[in-house]
Amino acid sequence: MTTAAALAEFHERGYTIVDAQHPEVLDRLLGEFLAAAAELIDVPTDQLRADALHDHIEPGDGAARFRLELTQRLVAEHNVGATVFEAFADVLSGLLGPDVLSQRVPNIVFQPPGDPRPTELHRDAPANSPYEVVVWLPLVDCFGTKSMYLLDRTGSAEVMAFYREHPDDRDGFSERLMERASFVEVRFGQALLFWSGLFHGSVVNTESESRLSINTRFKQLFAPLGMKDPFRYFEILHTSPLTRLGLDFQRAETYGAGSMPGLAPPH
Ligand SMILES: O=C(O)CCC(=O)C(=O)O
Ligand SMILES: [Fe+2]
Repeated sequence: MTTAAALAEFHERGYTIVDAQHPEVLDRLLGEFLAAAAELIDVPTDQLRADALHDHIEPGDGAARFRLELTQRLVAEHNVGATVFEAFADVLSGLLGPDVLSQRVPNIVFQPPGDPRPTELHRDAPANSPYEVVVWLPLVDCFGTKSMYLLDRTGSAEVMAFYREHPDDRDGFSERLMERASFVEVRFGQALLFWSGLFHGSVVNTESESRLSINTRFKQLFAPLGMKDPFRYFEILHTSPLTRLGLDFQRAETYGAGSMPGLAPPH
């Protein structure tokens, strides 16, 4: 799919599944994940497969602990957000323009078969800004219950309208939800890019393989915020030359000329 087609599909459905523009970046990322996981569970890296992690980790508390420790380690050692952006740079730049905020601490999801804690149905916005794109990046091939379900733009709007009109009809809501939801098939090497206004969630993984996936968010620097503290939740990833001049100017006006950093190198 061309970048233009992916952008058009994103607008129409609220999501698109795209191949990485730079698959080698994802191979590197998977290598970093496996190296960190191998150290955590004390198994040689070459004996570790991401979709067989359940051979070494108990579902439930064990899986939750592993997820947290893996997140801490990766965030300390790597800029996962920057790497994810790089792998899908053209389509993400098309959605966001040159001034991009990146979620500081990406979420890592580990769902071994039978894990009792899938992700409940939710939308990321309005807690997050409706101007955010979520990159849902599996490090294994995802299909069926090993994956995630989501409702497209129309489906999400329909179930929301039903809920507003019948706030107490849980069965009616679930029925409509199940009619509209589809499990996405996303292979390693691809990502699901979705708009923060879509409903999504997961169920107990009844496949025989583990899911290891990342989800992280990008937002245009000047787009309206959600309820998350922007400075704790995001960091600046890219800025245009014009934005850098504007930011330098504002900093100098606010804090005095001494703080003028001069010509920052382009990045
Ligand atoms: O991966 C999942 O099961 C849930 C992910 C999610 O909620 C998100 O990416 O916003
Ligand atoms: Fe979510």
